[in-house]
Amino acid sequence: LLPWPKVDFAKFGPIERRELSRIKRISGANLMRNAVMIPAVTNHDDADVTELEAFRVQLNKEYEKQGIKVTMLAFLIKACVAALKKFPEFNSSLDVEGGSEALILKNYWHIGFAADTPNGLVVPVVRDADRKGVLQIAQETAELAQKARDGKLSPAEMSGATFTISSLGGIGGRYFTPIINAPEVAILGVCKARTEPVWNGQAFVPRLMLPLSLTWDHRVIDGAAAARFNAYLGQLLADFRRIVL
Ligand code: CAO
Repeated sequence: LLPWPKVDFAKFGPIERRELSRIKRISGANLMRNAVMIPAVTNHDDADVTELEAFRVQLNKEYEKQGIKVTMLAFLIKACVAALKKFPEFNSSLDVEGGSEALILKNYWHIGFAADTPNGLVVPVVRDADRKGVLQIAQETAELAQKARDGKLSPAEMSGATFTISSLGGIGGRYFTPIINAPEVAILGVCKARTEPVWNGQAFVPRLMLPLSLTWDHRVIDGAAAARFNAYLGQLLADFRRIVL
């Protein structure tokens, strides 16, 4: 590789030097390794969340007095757990000690979620998300996100994830390509849902569509499996009753 370009920027205009935060220095090194070492591919898809969003709004009215905010992220965590159970290789890691020739499949479902903080990106983890309901997950993610912003997450609260969700849905954008959080083998990026005309076979109807971007490690997962994972996730989000099947 060529050496990194050395430029005296001050020659071209006024500059300011700002040290990177501790979090940025640590996460930067991890992101660099993961971006360079993982043969990653991203599949983009859309899920029809029209009914789910209406249900979420209704739940929020019901639980307002108890101070619980039911979030899209909580539903996504629950739906991802169901998809991970159906496609277990997405909930695995490569056994590098053993020469990368075996997969370690995990029979627990700890879901990390990217949280934006003033000092940089951190990934708190909801443990045993398979054993928790959407309301509990919503409360836990809210508490963990607050702790993240206050810089009070313990190392234990940021470790052990088997799969990660990175949601930019509250901010905007259409699709992006998230970087896998090694040693996990897949990550789901979510952007802002918007109402679009969707053909129902007879007419275009307005539907709320949620953009999904699934990045996966091609050493472990094939494109067909990734497309099936996204399609299944889309089915669950379109009709959440399917989660009990
Ligand atoms: N589509 C449309 N609207 C959405 C949405 C989606 N997918 N997800 C959330 N929203 C809306 C919510 O309805 C809510 O609106 P109201 O305030 O009107 O109720 C608003 O956005 C905020 O949503 P929320 O309270 O549910 O929070 P969130 O799930 O968007 O965010 C968290 C929680 C922790 C994920 C967020 O604070 C965060 O840190 N996001 C950034 C993650 C990140 O940086 N990822 C990139 C990593 S790679 O660098």
